[in-house]
Amino acid sequence: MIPVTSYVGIGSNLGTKRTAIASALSYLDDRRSIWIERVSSLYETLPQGGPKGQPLYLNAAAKISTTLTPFDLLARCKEIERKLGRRPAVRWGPRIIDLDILLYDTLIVMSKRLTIPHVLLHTRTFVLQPLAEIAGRKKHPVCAQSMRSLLRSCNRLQYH
Ligand code: PH2
Ligand code: MG
Ligand code: MG
Repeated sequence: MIPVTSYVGIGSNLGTKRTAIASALSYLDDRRSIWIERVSSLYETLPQGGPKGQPLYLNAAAKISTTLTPFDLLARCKEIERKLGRRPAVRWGPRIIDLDILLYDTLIVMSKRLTIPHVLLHTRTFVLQPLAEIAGRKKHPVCAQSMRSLLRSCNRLQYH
């Protein structure tokens, strides 16, 4: 398969967050089926949703090239989360590492297991901020607005 461009959102709010993000990136970059092309800055963000009193998050986004299908990429992300010690827990609760597929080429996927673009992408500043940094002009395949403009609307609407 010819490599396609995909964007992965990364978050951590437990343990040594910076190290977990660095390890996740190096696991992702296996150079057989996934190549990291670009990584955003790290953003310290307030937790959105989930139980009260969670630690702050570190969030980032990575641009990758991949020969994996969306479902194989999802499986790979889950495998890396597990390898770094993440175990199933409450929804939106604190986590060592979270890897979410944000975009996969211009593809739209709506299935039980996977939604691409990420279902909350356009409502979350902690996702849009790093994404706009590395893919500001990239258009959302469903609403056809750029990441930069989605971030502006998100800030205006104060979803966060
Ligand atoms: N992830 C969530 C829920 N809330 N808040 C921030 N700031 N950053 C996240 O990555 C995050 C969140 C579910 O994945
Ligand atoms: Mg997430
Ligand atoms: Mg996730």
